[in-house]
Amino acid sequence: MKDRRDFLKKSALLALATMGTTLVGKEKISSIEELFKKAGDGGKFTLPALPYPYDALEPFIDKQTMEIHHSKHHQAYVDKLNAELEKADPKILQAPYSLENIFKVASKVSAGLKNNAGGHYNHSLFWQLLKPNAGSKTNAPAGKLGEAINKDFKSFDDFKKEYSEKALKIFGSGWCWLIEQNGKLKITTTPNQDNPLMDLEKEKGKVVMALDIWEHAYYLKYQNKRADYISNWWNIANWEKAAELFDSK
Ligand code: MN3
Repeated sequence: MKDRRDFLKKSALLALATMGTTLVGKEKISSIEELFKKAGDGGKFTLPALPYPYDALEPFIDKQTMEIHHSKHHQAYVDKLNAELEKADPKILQAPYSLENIFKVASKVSAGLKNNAGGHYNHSLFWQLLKPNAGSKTNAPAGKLGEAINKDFKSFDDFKKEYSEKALKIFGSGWCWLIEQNGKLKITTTPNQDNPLMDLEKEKGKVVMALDIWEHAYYLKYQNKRADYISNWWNIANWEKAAELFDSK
């Protein structure tokens, strides 16, 4: 009986997570690309709603971690980004602001502006690249993205091994990415809240998958065991969303 209830709950969460639209402030943002191109409400950026409840990723990421990560950490990036924009140098960055325009001059703006703009974008993307797992043991990319991974990494298992190793090796806080660079998929990492869209990155490209490797993303449940966080994350990586990003221009 309990199993049946769990199954129904998980199915409902999965349906909710795949509806595809995320509320950003009062506006409906249907894609991360749209968020990237648009300034927030009245020139201010706002915290996007999660596309699933805080406990939807259990048991892989716990409810408390998700709640603090989204409502405290991500909110702080948004608030500080708005505060930084008020003192931005108009010779370098002009309104109306967008994350896209900020990343184009990331090497020229203040560290605070760069870090908080990166924090806002990276987390907005990360929430969409996670999804509840209703008990499926196989969670793998399909379609063109699946084929490209097999071509560029030999197999999905080889890709997983390389991605996990690179994520594990990040020194301190940062992000592990799957990007498309000149028609080829590549695994890269960045420190802090940098990302492959910033002008200062050596490894630039279109983001397909992202994993937050800050301790705040896993410490409550996994403590210092980053490897366990990474191996559990494969269960909830949203390959449908990744395929959508890969197929986008
Ligand atoms: Mn984070």
